[in-house]
Amino acid sequence: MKILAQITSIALLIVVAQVMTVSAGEVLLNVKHTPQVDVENGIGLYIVDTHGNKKENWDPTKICGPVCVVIEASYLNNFNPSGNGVKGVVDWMVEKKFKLDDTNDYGKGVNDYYGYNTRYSQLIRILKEYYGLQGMNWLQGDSDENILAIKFSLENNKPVIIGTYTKMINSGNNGHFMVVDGLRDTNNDGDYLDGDDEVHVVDPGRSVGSGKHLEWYKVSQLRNAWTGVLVYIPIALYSNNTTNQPILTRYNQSANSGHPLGNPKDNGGGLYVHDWFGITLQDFYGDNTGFYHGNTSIIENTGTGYLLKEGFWDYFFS
Ligand SMILES: [Ca+2]
Ligand SMILES: [Ca+2]
Repeated sequence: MKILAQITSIALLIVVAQVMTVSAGEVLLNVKHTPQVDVENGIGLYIVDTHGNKKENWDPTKICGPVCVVIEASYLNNFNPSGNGVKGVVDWMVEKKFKLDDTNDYGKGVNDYYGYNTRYSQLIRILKEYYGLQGMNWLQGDSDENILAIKFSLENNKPVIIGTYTKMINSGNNGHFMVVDGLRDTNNDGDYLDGDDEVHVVDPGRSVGSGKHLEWYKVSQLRNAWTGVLVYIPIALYSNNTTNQPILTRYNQSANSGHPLGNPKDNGGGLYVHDWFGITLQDFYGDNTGFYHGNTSIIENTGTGYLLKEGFWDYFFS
C-alpha cells in the first residue's frame, strides 16, 4: 500500500507539473493567418489607381467573420487558410441563403468577395455545418469569466474568435472579428487576468506586410474593446464530437429555468460525455447556478437526462 501511495503521489506530481507548464507563462497555438483583402485571389475590396493597378482597400472590406472562421477551421481541421477557402465559405453562405439582415440575402459583394457584416450566430453555423466543428458558443461582453473561457478553450487546443473593433480600439473604429490563439502571463502570478497580461491575435484585418497580422495585445486593451467571444464549450459532446441529445436537452432546460449549470468540468474521467462505471454522464461547474454549490452531473439513462445536484451529488461521488 505504501508503495502504491508513493507511486500515486509521483503520478500526481507529474500531472501537476504538466498543468503548471500550460498555465504558468504562456499558451500559444501558432494558428496560421490569411488576410481579408487579397486582391490577387479576388478577396476583399480594391481601388483602381490612375495606372490601372488594383490597390487594396481594407477599411470597407467586411468579410472578417468568414475569414476568421476559415482561420479557426484551418487549425482544427489541419489545412492552410487561403483566399480559396474564404470563397468556398462565402459561396456556401450564399447557397444556403444566409441573411444579411431581416430582408436581404447575404451576397458575395460588389466586386469580388467583398463581404458583409456577419453575426456570431452565423459564424457558429458555418463552423458547425460547413466544417463539422461542434461546441463553439458565444459569450457576451467583458468579464473575468470570459477571459477564463479563452484560457479553457486554448488549453483544450481550440482557438477562439473575438468580437472587437479594428486595431482593437473602440473609438469610432469598425466592428471586427479576430482570432485569439495565445495568452501570456506577463506578471507571472499564474493567471491571465491582469491588465498587463497579453493575448495573441491572428488578425485578418492586417496584411502580412504590416507586421501586425500576428500580434500581442494587453489584456486591458482587449477588455476595453471586445464585445464578446466565441469559445469552445463542449456541452453534451462526446470526445469524438458527437452529441448526447438527452444531456443537451437537460442542460438547456436548466438554463431556461434560471439555473445555468456552467461549463463542462473534468473532475476525473475527462471533460466530455463519458462512461463512469457503466453510467453515461457529463460533469459541469458554474458559479451562478442558483444552487448551493456549483457542481453538477447530468446522467443519461435510457434517453433521458437526469440532474445530479447538491446533497445527491455529494453522496453519489463520495
Ligand atoms: Ca497574470
Ligand atoms: Ca492576477
